[in-house]
Amino acid sequence: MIDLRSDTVTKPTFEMREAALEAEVGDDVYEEDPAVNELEEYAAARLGKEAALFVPTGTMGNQIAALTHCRPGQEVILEVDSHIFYYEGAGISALAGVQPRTIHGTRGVMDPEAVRDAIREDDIHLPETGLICLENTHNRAGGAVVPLKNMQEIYQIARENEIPVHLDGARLFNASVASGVDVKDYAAQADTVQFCLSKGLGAPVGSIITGTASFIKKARKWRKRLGGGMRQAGIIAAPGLVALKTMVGSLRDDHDNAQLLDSGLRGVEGLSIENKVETNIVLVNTKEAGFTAKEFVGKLKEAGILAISYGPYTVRLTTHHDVDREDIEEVNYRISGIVG
Ligand code: TLP
Repeated sequence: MIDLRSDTVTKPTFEMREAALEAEVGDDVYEEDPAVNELEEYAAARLGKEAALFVPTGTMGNQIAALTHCRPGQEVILEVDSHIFYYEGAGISALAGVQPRTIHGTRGVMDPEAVRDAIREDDIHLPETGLICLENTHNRAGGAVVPLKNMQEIYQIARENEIPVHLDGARLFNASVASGVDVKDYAAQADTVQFCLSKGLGAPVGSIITGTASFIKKARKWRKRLGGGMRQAGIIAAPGLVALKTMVGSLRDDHDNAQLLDSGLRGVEGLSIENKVETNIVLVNTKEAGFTAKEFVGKLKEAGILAISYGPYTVRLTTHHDVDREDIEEVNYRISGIVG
């Protein structure tokens, strides 16, 4: 099976497994796990923030950010196809007690003026705007890179209105590798950033939240309340540190492989590519080929390829460290067989 369902499916490298074996550990609830502390310090410095917190998943990282920034009854501005709105089980409403205010972006990019217009006035009838969320790269927009300038403009508006900004940077390193913009420059356009170690960077588990030291102190308490205070977590933090230190460069290969998929599949009659492929995600439209997305995913499975359905006629293929150029050539070949 060639598994292109997600970049979450990567298995830890040998070096990561070795790091887990050799990790010096302690009880992280007492902040005494040397491997976790090292990862948090390194991650904060890498993003140019004061402090960081290691959390089990990107979802928990985003939820902790909403819980820490907001009070119940507030409103959160975010893009209609953002992961936080679309894929987190309405967590921000169920847990943080906030109401989402969605904005339709273009390829995941929100118009700064639409954000400005969505910020609530001071009026007894209205909720307060408690947070603005950004996502880079934007998953459902096909791994689209949100331009730094757009983030700067939104952050400026947020500051004028004293509203914090949280960046869901699950794939921020993909954005950085594709655009050449340093992750620190992206991170400077948000008060807090969540990024995943367990996607393209290949770690088995884990995400990081970064922000000011006082924010991370409060976030640490939310993590504990949610049951995310882990004990000898160095066992999973150590592979995360290896991922962060050694795997960023290989994202370039994932992007090149996505380009190869893009050009291969464009040659298959009946299929079209919905997104401008900038990073590691390819969205294939199956309508003209006479398949629904679910049917096509079934056909792919029969041909030994795993993918996921992303809409009635949209199938997502994601490249990652555990597939190479030959695998992608094989995928292009097998797909031409399905449709042709
Ligand atoms: N995304 C997963 C699925 O949930 C769709 C994937 O396979 O792409 N933010 C963004 C932008 C994400 O894409 C994801 C995961 C998360 C947050 C959540 O991360 P985890 O899976 O660690 O909770």
